[in-house]
Formats: sequence, C-alpha cells, structure tokens
Amino acid sequence: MKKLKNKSKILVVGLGKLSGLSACNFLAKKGFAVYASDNRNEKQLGNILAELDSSVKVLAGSQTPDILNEGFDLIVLSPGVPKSIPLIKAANEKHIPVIAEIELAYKYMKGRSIAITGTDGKSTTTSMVGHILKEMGFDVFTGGNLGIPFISYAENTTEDSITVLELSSFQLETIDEFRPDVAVILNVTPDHLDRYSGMDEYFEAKLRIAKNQHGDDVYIYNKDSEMLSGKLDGIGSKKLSFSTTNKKADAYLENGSVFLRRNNSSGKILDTAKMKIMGMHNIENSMASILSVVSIIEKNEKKIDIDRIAESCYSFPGLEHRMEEAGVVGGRKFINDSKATTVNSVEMALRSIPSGSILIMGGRTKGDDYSRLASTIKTKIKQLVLIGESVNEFKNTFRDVSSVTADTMDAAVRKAFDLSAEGDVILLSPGCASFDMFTDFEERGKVFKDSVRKLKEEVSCI
Ligand code: UMA
Repeated sequence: MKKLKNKSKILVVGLGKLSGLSACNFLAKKGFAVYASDNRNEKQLGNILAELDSSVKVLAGSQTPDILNEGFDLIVLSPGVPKSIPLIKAANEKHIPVIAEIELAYKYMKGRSIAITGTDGKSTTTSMVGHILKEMGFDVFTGGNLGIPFISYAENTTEDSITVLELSSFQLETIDEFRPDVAVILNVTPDHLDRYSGMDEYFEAKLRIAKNQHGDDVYIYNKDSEMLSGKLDGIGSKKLSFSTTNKKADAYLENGSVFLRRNNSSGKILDTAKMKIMGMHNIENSMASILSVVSIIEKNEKKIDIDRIAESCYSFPGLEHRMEEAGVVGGRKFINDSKATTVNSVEMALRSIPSGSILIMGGRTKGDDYSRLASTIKTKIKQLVLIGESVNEFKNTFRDVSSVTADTMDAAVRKAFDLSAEGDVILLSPGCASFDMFTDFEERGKVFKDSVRKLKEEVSCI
C-alpha cells in the first residue's frame, strides 16, 4: 500500500466537525504540513477551529483553485464536498492525488474490515454487525458515515481487530486502494440526486466499494434488487446474496424464518418474530449482517457458532431515530423514524405499521420522485401532518389523503394526536433532509421525542 512521504504537504478540503477536523488533527500529529480549506469563513467555523491542532494552517472563506499555488502533494476530501468544485477539478488537472478520509485511514488500519453501503439500512446493519461480533468476543470498531470518522480510530486497530464501516457514496467517490475483506451493498434507490447527474452516477459510486476486492474477499448483495443482480460481472470477489423472496439466495426468508445456505445445504438460523427491530427492511438488514459475520469468521478461520449469532441478532436493540418507539400517549403509539430521509425508507416504514395510521412527514426534498409513495400512503395513512419546506409540494402529491400542516414539531405532534384515536400509530418518517428546520436528523428526532414527552405530561394532567 502507498504510504505518505514524511515531508508531504497535505490539504484537507472541507473542515466539517467530523471528517475534516479528524483528518487534520491526525495528520498534524503525524508531523505533516497540514492546510485546511473550507468555504465557510473563520467566524462560521467557530468551535471547529478551537478543536483544531494549532499547527494546521486554515484557509477559510474563499475556496478558489489558486490555493493550489502553495504546492500540495496530496488532498484529503471531506465527504460533504463534491469533487466537481473548481478547486478539485484544478487539482485533477495538476495530477495532485485526491483521496477520501476513508482512504487515508485505510493506510493506517490493521486487521480485517467489513464495509457496508446502500441507500437505506446501512447504519442499522453496521451497528448490528458490530453488535454481533462484539457479543461473539471479537475486538470490533464501528464507524465511518455512522458518525465516528474512520481516521479517528484507524491507528487503534490491531491485527486481530475487525473494523466495521458504514460508507456513503460520497466517501466511496474518492477511495483508491481501499479493499474491504467483506463489502456489502444493501439496496440502491434514488438518493442524493442533487449531487449526482442521475442514478447511474450514484450507483457507480456505490459499486466502488468492491472495486479493489480479490477472489478471496466477499461481496454481499441484495438479490431482490434488479440493479444489483444485474451488475455482478465486474466483481472479482466471492458473491453472496440475500433475499426475502428468492430461496436460491445464500440467506433467504421462509415462513418468518431466515435460512442460511452453506456448503450446499441450508438450515434455519433465525426466527424473525424474536427480533427487537421491526419491518421487512430489518429482516434484510439482519440477513446481510449474518452473511457478513459468517464471512469474516470464515476468513479468520474460526469456528462458526450459529446459535450465538442468532442470540446476538435477537438482543440487538436497534438504533435511535430508526423506527424507535417514542412513547405511548392516550393509547396512541408514537414512532420516531427521523432517520428516514428518502422515499424508500418511508416506504419501508409504512410497510411496518398498521393501516389507518397517522404520518408526520416533510422537510427539505432531495430531488426524489415522491409520487412513488402516493399509493402506499393512500393504503396505510388516514391522516398526514406535513412539516417543513415541502408542505405545498406534498399537499399536492398526496392530495388523495387528508392533510394538515404544522409550523413546529410541537404543533405537528399535537395535531397528529388530536386527529387520531386510541390504538392508532403516529409515525414521524419525514422522507426529507432536516436542514430547513433542524441541524440534522438527530436533532429532529430528539425534538420529536421531546414533543411527545411534553404532550404526555399535558394529557396526564387533564
Ligand atoms: N464545504 C466546503 N466546500 C464545499 C462544500 C462544503 O468547504 O463546496 C465544507 C462545509 O462548509 C463543511 C465541510 O466542507 O465544513 C463538509 O463537512 P461534511 O459535510 O463532510 O461533514 P462532517 O461533519 O465532517 O461529516 C461527514 C459526513 N457528512 C456528509 O457526508 C455530508 C457524515 O455523514 C459522517 O458521519 C462524518 O463525515 C464522519 O465520517 C453524515 C451524512 O449526512 C451523517 N451522510 C450522508 C448520508 O448519510 O446520507 C452521506
């Protein structure tokens, strides 16, 4: 693997609070000459600068190609910065290597790795794989797009550890030699079409996860996805598939149980009714997790304890903001699915709840075709409560269903409650980014849970 030269002068582009900041501090501690470029000015960068190693030279505000006159040997690109910006185009013309923070971290990683991507479910699957492996006694690190930058712990890995990474298409765009032992693509549906020219470009970015894999590595994919099943030719690793409909897959669903096919015979591994996480999408996530765990254990030439894998799947509690129960008020069950920022993830959530439920949705749209949700919303939802910038668009798209609008989350929760009856499910599954009303989906979910808590106090006082 290419190592960085001792005297390299490195530019980190995008000084976000996670990826860029961690990359700068890591490289500065290693003794490199580090520069950080961000299109926000110093005032806007605020606290990030306070946490930055004092040796890093900050180029804040303007982000024009003349920055390159400093003469850099390498650029580390943060995921939130598109590689189409003039600065990166100019770097390409000058043949300055541009790599992702993931690629940088990979240069310092030891042991084995599992990399997981997909439009939906990658955080849950990454956490589930991490949970199962920890329960089985392995030394595990989990992170990446999940929120802990890979570079912040790459050097803590050992020859015996397993690194489980959630990777976004943004991060995969600029990997170079990154080669996971196990690569997983859960699904690919339209997302981030505000950054890509179309689905093909987005899909190509996702497929890069397996581009450096060798024959003894493993590629796990969803057999139910036509896109994924149709793109296997260029993949040189061993292919394993999972499916909720096709019994020819290596992990498949039959009568509520997950079966695993190994060495030409198949056996039951999981009773899905015993899992804490809900919905068909989580059955897919658990199948991908089981295949990942089995593959990495086989690569480590260790014995596979199927019962222990199953027990660990049952004990996995799920993640905050993903179909998380937020409380029961007056007999109505509130569910927080704030992480659902895509059409597909709302579709998955709707499949997991009863008909006649109430849906709170809306926010900043991401170029997706929301009309794809119209028929499921009509079948499952008796009342929509719309929030955020998308209210007018969604009122029109979902005109067959009764809808009201709300300016705040408190008001949305209150209206949903007033329009519901005892026994109903009230689901927050926005289908949009949160940035019009909140800092991120986590803040949106926390505010929702807070609103439910306040409502509960109010209702119990009456
Ligand atoms: N910036 C520029 N020039 C530009 C555009 C942006 O300088 O043209 C600057 C911004 O001002 C900002 C920085 O670049 O300071 C970008 O930071 P960032 O967006 O990369 O944010 P981080 O806080 O470092 O978080 C990133 C990931 N963010 C994105 O991919 C947008 C986090 O994923 C990830 O958890 C973290 O690194 C650690 O790996 C978040 C995300 O939203 C959760 N991911 C998307 C998703 O899941 O859909 C892909």
